[in-house]
Amino acid sequence: MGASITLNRYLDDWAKTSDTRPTAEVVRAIAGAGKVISGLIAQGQLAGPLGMIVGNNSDGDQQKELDCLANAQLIDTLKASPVAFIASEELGQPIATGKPDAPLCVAIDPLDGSSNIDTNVSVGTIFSILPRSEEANGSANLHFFQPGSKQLGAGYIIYGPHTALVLTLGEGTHIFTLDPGDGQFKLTKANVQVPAQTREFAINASNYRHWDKVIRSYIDECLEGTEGHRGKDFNTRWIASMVAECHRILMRGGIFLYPGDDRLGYGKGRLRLIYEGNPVAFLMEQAGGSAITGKMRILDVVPSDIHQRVPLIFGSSEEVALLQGNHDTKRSTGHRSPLFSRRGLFRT
Ligand code: AFP
Repeated sequence: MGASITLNRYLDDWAKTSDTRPTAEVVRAIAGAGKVISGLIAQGQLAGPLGMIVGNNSDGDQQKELDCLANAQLIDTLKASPVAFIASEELGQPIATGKPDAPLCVAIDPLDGSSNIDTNVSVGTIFSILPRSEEANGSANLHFFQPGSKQLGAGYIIYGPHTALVLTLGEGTHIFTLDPGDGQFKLTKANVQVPAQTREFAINASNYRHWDKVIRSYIDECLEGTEGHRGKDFNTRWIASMVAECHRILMRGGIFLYPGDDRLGYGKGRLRLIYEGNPVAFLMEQAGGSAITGKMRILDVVPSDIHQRVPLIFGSSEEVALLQGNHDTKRSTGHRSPLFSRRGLFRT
């Protein structure tokens, strides 16, 4: 492949004005932290028990050793950046960096998919860059209670067979691959475009009996394949690492669903709006895809809690639009696909 431009060169070319340079600086800082985290993950068990449970975060989710190491690495580097407040999945409340007048606020999921660490499955760091909110009046939380449409930048670093940083600054979604040879992130795919149609869906089917009728009917019709209403066969994937699902969808299309369900605590699904749903939605829309709650566009949701969950459906625009339409009309077929209708497999 011809010489790819580096992330640093891309950011130099993009940040031509004083109001864009802070965002570029934050992206550089996160990329630097990502290289350190990538190096740790690449060592596997040689780096120690990275998947060991060391506690619980404020929301009761189990914290692994690597969750904490990644969080510390990112917090340190962001404190040295033009950032006033940092929100993290691993911290109960946002923290002040000691620079109250800095122009940016950053929300992070330091390590999404951490339950997969010991199984050598791709995991990732997710980030969302917001302008400070002039209405916040010093309240850290209020800076983060802006809709995702206000984001200045967003992305993730996926730690997989190779490490890649996927970034949007509002001018398309681009992929930068980490070159182990010189430690530089290099542009390997500019202006990613998600195919508008797909035959591949990602959902945790073990929750079937907990979904609402619209979701169940949508999945039933996918499973009925050519014999059913859709008239085409579907494939399914579920990696249980959203960053990995997102990357697959950016590369070849698909639809990801983590809807709300009737389990205790899962009424709004599992994924968090501010540091998971919003950055992924920004990336998807910049790549021609879509992201909805089922009822509305993710980027229009106004947060009211740092760790609030959101039903999350994203991917190929025509497939997401079809599901949005089903929600709008509360379309449900009322019948069960053969796979789910047999007693004992899933409650009918
Ligand atoms: P962990 O970070 O606890 O592994 O959770 C990962 C995740 O938030 C997201 O990346 C997956 O898509 C989703 O959870 C998987 O959830 P289920 O385990 O309920 O399928």
